[in-house]
Amino acid sequence: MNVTAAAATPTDPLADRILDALIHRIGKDRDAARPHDWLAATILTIRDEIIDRWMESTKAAHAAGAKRVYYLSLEFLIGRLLRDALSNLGHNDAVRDALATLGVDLAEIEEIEPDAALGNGGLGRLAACFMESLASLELPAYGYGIRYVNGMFRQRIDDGWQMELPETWLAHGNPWEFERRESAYFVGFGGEVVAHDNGQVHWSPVEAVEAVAVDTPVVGWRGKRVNTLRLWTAKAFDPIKLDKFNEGDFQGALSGQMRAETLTRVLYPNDSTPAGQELRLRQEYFFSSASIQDIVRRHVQYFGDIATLPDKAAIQLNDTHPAVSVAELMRLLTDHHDMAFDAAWDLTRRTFGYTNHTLLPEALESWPLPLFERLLPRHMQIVYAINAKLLREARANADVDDRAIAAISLIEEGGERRVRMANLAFAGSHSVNGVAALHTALMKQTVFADLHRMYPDRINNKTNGITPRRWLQQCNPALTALIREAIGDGFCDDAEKLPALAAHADDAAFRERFAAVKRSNKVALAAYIKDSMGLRLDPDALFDVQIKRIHEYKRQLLNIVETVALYDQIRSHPERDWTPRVKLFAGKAASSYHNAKLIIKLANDVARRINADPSVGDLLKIAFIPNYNVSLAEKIIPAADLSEQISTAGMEASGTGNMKFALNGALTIGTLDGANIEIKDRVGDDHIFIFGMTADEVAAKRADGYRPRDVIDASPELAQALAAIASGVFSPDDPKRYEGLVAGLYDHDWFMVAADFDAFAGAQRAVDARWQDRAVWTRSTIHNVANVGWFSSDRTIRDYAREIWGVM
Ligand code: 26V
Repeated sequence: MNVTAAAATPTDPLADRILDALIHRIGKDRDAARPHDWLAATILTIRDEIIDRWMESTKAAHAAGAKRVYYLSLEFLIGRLLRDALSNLGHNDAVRDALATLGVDLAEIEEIEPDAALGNGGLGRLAACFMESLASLELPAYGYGIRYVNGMFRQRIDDGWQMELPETWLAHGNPWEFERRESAYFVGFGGEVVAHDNGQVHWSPVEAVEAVAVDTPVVGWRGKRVNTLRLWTAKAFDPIKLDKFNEGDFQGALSGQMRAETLTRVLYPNDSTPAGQELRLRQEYFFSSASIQDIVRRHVQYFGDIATLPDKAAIQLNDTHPAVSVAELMRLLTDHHDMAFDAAWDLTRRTFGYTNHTLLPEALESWPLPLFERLLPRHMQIVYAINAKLLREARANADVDDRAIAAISLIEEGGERRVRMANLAFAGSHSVNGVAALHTALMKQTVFADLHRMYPDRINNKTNGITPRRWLQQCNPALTALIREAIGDGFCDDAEKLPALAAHADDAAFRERFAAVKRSNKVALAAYIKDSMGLRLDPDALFDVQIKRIHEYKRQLLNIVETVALYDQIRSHPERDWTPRVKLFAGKAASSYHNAKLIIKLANDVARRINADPSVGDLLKIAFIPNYNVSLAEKIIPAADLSEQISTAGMEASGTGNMKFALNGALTIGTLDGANIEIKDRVGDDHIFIFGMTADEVAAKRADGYRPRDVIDASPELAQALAAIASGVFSPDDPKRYEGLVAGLYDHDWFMVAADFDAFAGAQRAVDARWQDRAVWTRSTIHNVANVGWFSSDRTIRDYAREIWGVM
């Protein structure tokens, strides 16, 4: 960007303000300013208006004595904030024009804003969408989490292998955040508990850190309300030990500070292997304690009486990561507010709600009892007391046998004893919800079956949603403009007005324009891929996209194996009328997840070989796009024709990428899993490609003794593709590289890649056929956009607000 070449002296008052911010708040003049300085100056300028609305929002909630929603989450995957803020305030055009008078391109500075990547995947992004919807619906709410110095790692692909690099989103400072030194809390660990004769209990921790609040404003649609995302940072009480310093022990002098800061240094990549680490439990307790103390302090300050907490505060636990909050609130109520145990328990249960996000047994958090007890001795006592009460209640029920008691208990017995965080969250909440209809049904049948029998009214469903502001209006302005032209702009305030679009699906001229928007988004994505990877793509090919965390249950491997089979077919039958396809992959693998990293390498190896093969030419191209994050998703999704949602049925709790693609006019190829089922119900069977086993069929097959070898032997296409991969066709430098991966499919194939292969390949050929008639295809894409407004996170939040939080 050539900033100095800017000609005219600005006359635009907004431009004057940006320039003033640049000079007086960044300390640079126009000639010296670098793109980052312009970004900061722009943010600081529009931030002023946000702050005014923020204060108004806080005052209004206070004056109304409103009940507040508290969303506790170890992850918030918010991505960039500038475009979001400008768009929600309606200042996009004004700021673009103002910057232009200064010779600065808004799009260019938006592009250098770092992503706040404080999350792993779906769970973290859901928290971010919820925060935006809460503000848009004008509900007073706080998000509570951790201000990680290093968020999700940056992924580099070196010779096809994933490399993890530290992510440094705070390197240039963060103009969106405000440190609140006055909102700081003592968080203790370890030590001992003394019970006094008068019944009072005193916990003396051996170690303590200070939790300091750092606030980020969350701007709702049309700027109606601004809520707070409060992230905690850990500081040592005594940042430097002067005695040590004076003795010349500089490291020792700073060790307390280092130890404290370690607590909020990095995000755990917690979605591949259960984090057994002590640091993770410390993080969970640290942010839970600070948040609960803050909530209780605010309540007492505003309302005086702690007994009214459930009337004025609804606390939602985003998975079990903040579940220790249940014990923390109990501790504050009993030890600090002198409340009797039973009264405290009643109040606690009326305050908390818990959302479950996965059924995978290995993903359910539990902590070794000795670790829990050493770190949190008082909480251990409270957990025992809750458990005694819970099991007494269970025993009172005639048909609860020993097996059921063992399943309900907060303590897992047999082998190493562990504290079960999901049971604690369940017991401590009045509401326990799943995130899609199938997932909720499976919760009742599997992990929570016994707790569900005991509390049959507690489990409920809240199907996930996505914010249409970020996932349509901001990421796809061209489509937004076209929809506005067709049906007016009511859908911008209420995504459930989108069905009016369906009336235009049979209008050929409209379809042409719809297809043209998609094509221009594909041209833009192709340009990005050309620039970043040097690969040229044909924007007229079908863009077939699978972007998400790399996990075996999400079955990127199924997609890659089918790609290899297709490659074989194209080479064997060059005379057929093949549909030109671009297969796009992106996603990160947890650094310790061997198979996931090998799957990334396989995608890259397959891409290298096929992309270089002149016999397929533009009929098949493959790209693994590095460093998947929110901002990359915003580029890819508007350009997708086909959305791959192919998890083993019963394993993907909901998915939310599936909703984003459909809203941007991609057709889904997917299994009957998670929210795919509800998407199918809404868009209609004719406008989606469903294949494969159902969750019940998967369970039955596993129970019957599944024999993948027989399935592979019966499918020549699959057998050939696997043979090619295993024999090193795609890895001549290391022919045995994929032997183990393929052997795993023959041997157990837990995720049923083989069992679903033929059905998947068949569905892909149906996709090809549909693509041949572009009018029919585009008609289907319009029906998708028109019918997925229900998956707006505004609808989801309304459901939570009415049915769980009691705030609407
Ligand atoms: C965690 C673990 C930990 C150990 C081993 C395997 C494993 C697999 C997955 C996870 C993720 C758990 C939490 C999570 O991110 N769930 C996602 O939540 C989204 C929002 O509700 C939902 O759309 C996704 O389907 C769900 O996977």
